[in-house]
Amino acid sequence: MSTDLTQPLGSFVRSVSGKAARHSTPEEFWVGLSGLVVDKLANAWDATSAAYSTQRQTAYLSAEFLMGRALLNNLTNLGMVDDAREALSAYGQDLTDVLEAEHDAALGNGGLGRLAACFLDSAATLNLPVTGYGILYRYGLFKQSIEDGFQKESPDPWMEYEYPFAIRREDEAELVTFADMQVRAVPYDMPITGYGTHNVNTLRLWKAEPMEEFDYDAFNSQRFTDAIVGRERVKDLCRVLYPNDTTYEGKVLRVRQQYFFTSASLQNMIRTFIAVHGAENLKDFGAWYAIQLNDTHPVIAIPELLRLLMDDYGLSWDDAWGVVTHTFAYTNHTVLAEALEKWEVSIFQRLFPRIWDIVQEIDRRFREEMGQAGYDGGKINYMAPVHDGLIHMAWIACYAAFSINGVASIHTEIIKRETLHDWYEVWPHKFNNKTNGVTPRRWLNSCNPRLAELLTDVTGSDEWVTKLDVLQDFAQNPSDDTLARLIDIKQQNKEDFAAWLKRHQGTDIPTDAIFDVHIKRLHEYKRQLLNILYVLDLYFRIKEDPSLQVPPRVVIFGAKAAPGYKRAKAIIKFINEVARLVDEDPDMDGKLKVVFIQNYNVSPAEHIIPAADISEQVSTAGKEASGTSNMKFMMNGALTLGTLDGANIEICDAVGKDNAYIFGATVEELEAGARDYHPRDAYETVPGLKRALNCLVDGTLNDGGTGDFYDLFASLVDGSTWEAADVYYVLGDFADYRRVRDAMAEDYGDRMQWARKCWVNICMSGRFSSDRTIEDYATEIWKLRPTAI
Ligand code: 26Q
Repeated sequence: MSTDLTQPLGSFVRSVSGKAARHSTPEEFWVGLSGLVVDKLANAWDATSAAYSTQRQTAYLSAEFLMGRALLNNLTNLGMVDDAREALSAYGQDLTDVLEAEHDAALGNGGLGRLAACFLDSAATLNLPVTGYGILYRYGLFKQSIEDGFQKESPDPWMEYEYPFAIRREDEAELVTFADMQVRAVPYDMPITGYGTHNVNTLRLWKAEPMEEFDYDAFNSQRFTDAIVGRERVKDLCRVLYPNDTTYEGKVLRVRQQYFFTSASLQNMIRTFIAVHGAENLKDFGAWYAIQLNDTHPVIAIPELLRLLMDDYGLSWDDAWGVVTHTFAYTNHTVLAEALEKWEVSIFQRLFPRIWDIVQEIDRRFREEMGQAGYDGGKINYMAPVHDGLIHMAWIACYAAFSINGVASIHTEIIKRETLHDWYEVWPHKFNNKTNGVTPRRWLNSCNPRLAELLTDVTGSDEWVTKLDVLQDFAQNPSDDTLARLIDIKQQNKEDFAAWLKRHQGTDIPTDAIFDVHIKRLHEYKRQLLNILYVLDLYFRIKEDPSLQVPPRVVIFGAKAAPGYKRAKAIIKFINEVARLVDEDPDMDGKLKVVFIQNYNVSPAEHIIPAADISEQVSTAGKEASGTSNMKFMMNGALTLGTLDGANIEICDAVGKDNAYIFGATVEELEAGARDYHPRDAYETVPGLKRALNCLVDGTLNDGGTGDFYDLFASLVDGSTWEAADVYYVLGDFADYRRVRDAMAEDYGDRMQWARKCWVNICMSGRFSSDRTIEDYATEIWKLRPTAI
């Protein structure tokens, strides 16, 4: 059923541009069409919110939501894609260009933020009453450009021009009080449409604004500038997303942000609760709300809910604590100790003294309870929420939450055994695993329309879009025709990607090559170094024998480094210098090419992943909690080259070991061999390693006089007085990595056999749909029922 959208689109666009639609730009069409989409979903959105308000529901609290683009997703969910394309063409506009005019909402760093976005998509699709709560950052994750091989950061003012998908809700503003300022929290709601349903869920992002429009007294006195400065200080609160995805930073502004959005969200929930159930029933809050804490970033919500219930609504400590322990669930996303948040006591004392009181009381009761249970003093002190002048957010979460989960099977086992071992011993029943997932709507159906069509043809319907599991019945014995089509689709996707890359950064890549892709945040544990050292080694092997017949390869990197993470930035420079070396050498023509994609983000990922043959998932075993790009690649028929880490293990388990390429030391092996690992021996003896590593220090590659390459070399080979050498076991795993990656390239030559492996990966990816993950959260943790409107 098609609807003619030409007239309404024209009027939305004219109201934006103030021009005849035929004179308006693609950007103006983007705003206009987005406005039209909001118009179309408004009634259903209203109805969904009303229906949820009387149900048990979940609040997903997260400092990050990495949403990416919204327009295509919403057009698809509303069944408006074809109508939109036609209406646009009536004005001489191309849908693709209009879609490309949208800025990514990059309100997140990486995996954790994108996971939150996939979860919202699945919750809406499953008609589950789940609302996301976060911060409306004015600047998302920094924009990255590469200049002379170095990363350069610039601001990303993603909604400065106009953003029709965030609706200001003036009437639902809340007040957040700090010791030194009061802030108005104004919610901006984003509609979350589901696929194949009318339900429209909500992502509520808070913006910080000054209390009064004008502090007239101050403005009219000598303190004019002070008044302006005060207003700006308030707005500073949600000005920028912290671009760190691992190391914890004890920045005061960061904890202010956390308190700001969690306090506003809780007040908002309580307000809705009272309107429906009455203030006298607040003791039952936990029967109506589950609050999922996305890592420790929103954990300050725990003392804040206690404060609100006791100070504003008169509950006793025991009743308020009863509510808290029935409401909060905590998800851990890391095994790296340096990422666990702990705040200096003095910060809490200064910013929110009442929260500090409450945290002390939590601490006192914890110590008392543990003492009564017979635990010894040393252990109690170590586990206590407050010790050594620090407030340990993860320990508060473990104490107060009724559920603690990891994000992949091995990760959950590691946190039980190590990171949170003591807490596991006290409360084993709280611990559970929820392996991550990704939404097949964005990561298959819309980013890879050709493959989507093939799946629909083979299975006879598009049921797979919401029930990805159905594909598993088709995994075995695909027809030759199916495999031939799969090969052809990958080829066309490569050509599309090559054209995209040319448009975006002017780089040419051959398309008759293996596309070997490594995209994720830059971190030592993710071992982009292992990959680039292999590339260097391959370069020398070809140099040694220019007649060497190797399968042509394009090695693709995309990664942002935290701006303060010096070594990560050095690795980016290293990759770019290798790319230059390879580029400038005619012997590499038709054999090897290295490209670094600038400003890697959600939208670039949607172009790269459908074109990939090989998915690099090479973290040091035990370090990557789950990984989620591994799942996106699998869904798009790329084969995993990975370690037994995070969700790689479950992917390998799902597809069978013949359909994944696994290498490297296991967690157990690393634990057993940690003491007598000597990277310098590996440097001396492992074939190819020395030659590749020497490039860092013998003048082959130029670090622009920064000394960064020398530091990289030293960190890998010899270490320093304050740091052991090669803590991420790059050199230790090199030989096995080289063996398996070489074999993989050989195997690629048998195209039908390779395609069969890809097909199994696609068909077995149902376990890694975020629909499965969210169903598990909903039934096992949140106890939610679907509510279709
Ligand atoms: C903390 C304190 C101060 C400043 C920043 C931070 C901070 C911000 C973001 C700490 C961590 C993050 C993000 C972590 C993250 O993305 N973790 C990833 O989560 C994914 C989803 O579960 C997993 O798949 C990845 O394995 C994990 O690395």
